[in-house]
Amino acid sequence: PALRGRIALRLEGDEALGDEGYRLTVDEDSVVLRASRPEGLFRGVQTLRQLLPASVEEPTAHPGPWRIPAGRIVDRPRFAWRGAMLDVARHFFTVAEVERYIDLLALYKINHLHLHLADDQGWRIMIRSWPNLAAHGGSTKVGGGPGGYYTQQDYAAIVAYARDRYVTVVPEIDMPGHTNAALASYPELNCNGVAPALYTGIEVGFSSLCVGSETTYLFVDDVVRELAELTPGPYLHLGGDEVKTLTHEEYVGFVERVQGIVAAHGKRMIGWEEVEQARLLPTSVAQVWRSGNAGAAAVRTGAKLILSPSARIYLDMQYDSTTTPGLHWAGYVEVRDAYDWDPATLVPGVGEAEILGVEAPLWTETVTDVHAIEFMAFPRLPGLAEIGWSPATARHWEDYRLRLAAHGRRWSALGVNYHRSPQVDWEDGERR
Ligand code: TNX
Repeated sequence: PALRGRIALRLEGDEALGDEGYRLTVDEDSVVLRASRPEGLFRGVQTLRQLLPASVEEPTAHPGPWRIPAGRIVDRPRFAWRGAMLDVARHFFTVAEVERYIDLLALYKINHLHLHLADDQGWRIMIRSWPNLAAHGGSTKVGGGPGGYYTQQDYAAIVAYARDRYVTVVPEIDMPGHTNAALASYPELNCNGVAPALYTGIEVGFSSLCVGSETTYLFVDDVVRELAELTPGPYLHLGGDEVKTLTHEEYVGFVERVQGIVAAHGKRMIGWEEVEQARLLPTSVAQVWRSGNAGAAAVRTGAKLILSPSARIYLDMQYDSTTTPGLHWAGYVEVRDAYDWDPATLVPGVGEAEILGVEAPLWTETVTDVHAIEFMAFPRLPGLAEIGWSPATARHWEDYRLRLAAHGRRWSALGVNYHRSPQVDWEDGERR
């Protein structure tokens, strides 16, 4: 009776809910949300938001009454890692733009934001011991023109904003390849001692740090130390993808040494799937991006996987041949392709227990502004969020496309630019 007419959020120990689970009870005159941890209450509030009419998301105040359906929900996630990656290297996005993306991630209970902070075309975070990385390496972008970088204060603001929404920021400095911006900033990182010009094209695989030089490892140690200090979470992503100029031995030696540097700074290494050629620690994580057997070798060393299969969930792929922007080297990825797959059957011989979770990367060679970010992420990203949260037995495309249809209104209310996929009968138009 004390709860009549109230919305109550209660922290109550309940082992069955884990860190992120919650119980929501809505009856005629009260709403009660219970969780073991504040994080669980936060996830439950996102469900409550989705039960309210779409107009609750509009920036202007509306009079009530606000009605939500009565019922009881007990909910917790299938996977601990539900991530989104944003490439701020090919094109740079401001702190405010990244924060807006974090808000949209949080609405769908995504709990990791992986920032791809350095690539051939740009270095986007100030490293105080190597300031020219940002000052020179961050000065341009794909297609040329001004780039940008985050000061450490800017970056700390992003991390704090995300943490307030129970989103962990995972920084990535890609190496030894994808490093032209660094090589252009410091001649001593190059085997021939000569800094190349800045690069504004979109080829991959041509650059590498000088893996035989001790200067390289002093550089990596400084970068990892400064990144670790800025990172509350346990993971640092060191890239490792698409290296075409090193021998197998050179590549493996580099990855193993970098893995040790990350561990020496108290963090765990994540790398793209190629790192499984090295001897991984059981605390390391490989991020699978192609199909086939990628990830199986990593699992044999005890490492866990993050699944980002490009043909399913690369948000930089075009929806079909008529939509822009985007690439299509992994195929066209329509809403159904992005939703209708199960992580536990992706890698032969790799089951649910070896999978940390799923992540949707958004590479930005062709994605130049926030409208384009939103168009590529919506509606595919909410599908990834559901794959990461809900059991496979609770997911069916025919049911999902009806539930998704109602979100068009919500995105319009939020001002989100989304792809009106022909696979969904959007309910957008009238309000409430
Ligand atoms: C491959 S996926 C890359 C990126 C590109 C992307 C474009 C991966 C680990 N590397 O460097 O941006 O394709 O789709």
